[in-house]
Amino acid sequence: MTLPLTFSPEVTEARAKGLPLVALESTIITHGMPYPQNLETARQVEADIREAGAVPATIAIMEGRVHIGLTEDELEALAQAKDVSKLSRADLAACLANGGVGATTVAATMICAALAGIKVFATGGIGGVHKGAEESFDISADLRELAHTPVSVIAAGPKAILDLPKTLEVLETLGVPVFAYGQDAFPAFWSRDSGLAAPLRADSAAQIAKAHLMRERLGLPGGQLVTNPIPEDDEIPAATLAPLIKQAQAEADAQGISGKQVTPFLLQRLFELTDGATLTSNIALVRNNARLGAAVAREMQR
Ligand code: PSU
Ligand code: MN
Repeated sequence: MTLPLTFSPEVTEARAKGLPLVALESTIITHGMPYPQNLETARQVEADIREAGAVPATIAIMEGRVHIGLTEDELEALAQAKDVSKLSRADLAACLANGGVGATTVAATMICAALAGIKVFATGGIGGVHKGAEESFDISADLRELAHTPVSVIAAGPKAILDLPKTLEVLETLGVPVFAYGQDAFPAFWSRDSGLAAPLRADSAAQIAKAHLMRERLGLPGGQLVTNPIPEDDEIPAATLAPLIKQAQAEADAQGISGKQVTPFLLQRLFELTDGATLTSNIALVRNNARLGAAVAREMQR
């Protein structure tokens, strides 16, 4: 039984040469950012990874195949496509079986990266426990995936639209190592400090890679969450965002937004409410994570 994987020419060459690879997700392109910034960012993030000495592998589902690495044309088509499914663990296989087009979330990207033998994945922010989860039960499948699938995910923290203390609690329950990079505080996506302490701290890419490989040696399933604080110049203070997040969440509740639509709705509303400031920050933090991802991927190979 062969896996339905299609490697881009760049990734094929990287695999042949044994070069370090960094996986990238596609939901951030189709559901996380508006066009054309989504396309520009996707290209820029790939360039950042190359510049840092690794090879990017953007992952998406097309024509019933998992594409590991997208060509320039494929990236452009995806960035402009409408009605792309947002895929997680639950619906990945069905989309592949039906030959549909799908964007991979953190959870689905981890699954596909692991199938392709890629150990490092850089993104913006992971999903987590939503505010009001005690009523809605809305907890992202990203958390369970981190407990399951052996990929180190470099993110700027869970998106600040989430309930961060509950997100940390669930990650602890699931046995997921959560590192803050270069600081003690747990970062909160658009801001460097959530006011919570991170369970673990890493000060170098080598430390992150070694911890990942040690889990592998111990036979512990699952990956690691590495939270990399947004660069200072690009940060939006949590206090500035808090009332706007509250407003966006109230609108989502009033409009009955639920399930997969919640995260894209909140991100889009914050983009509008901040006159685009959240998008500028989002782009900066993804690029920052891509650079760290490349460094970790290089260390994994030492
Ligand atoms: N990071 C971003 N923007 C995004 C996402 C991550 O900067 O849009 C996406 C990821 O694909 C993540 C998803 O897996 O949001 C979480 O969705 P949900 O809360 O429905 O699980
Ligand atoms: Mn959800």
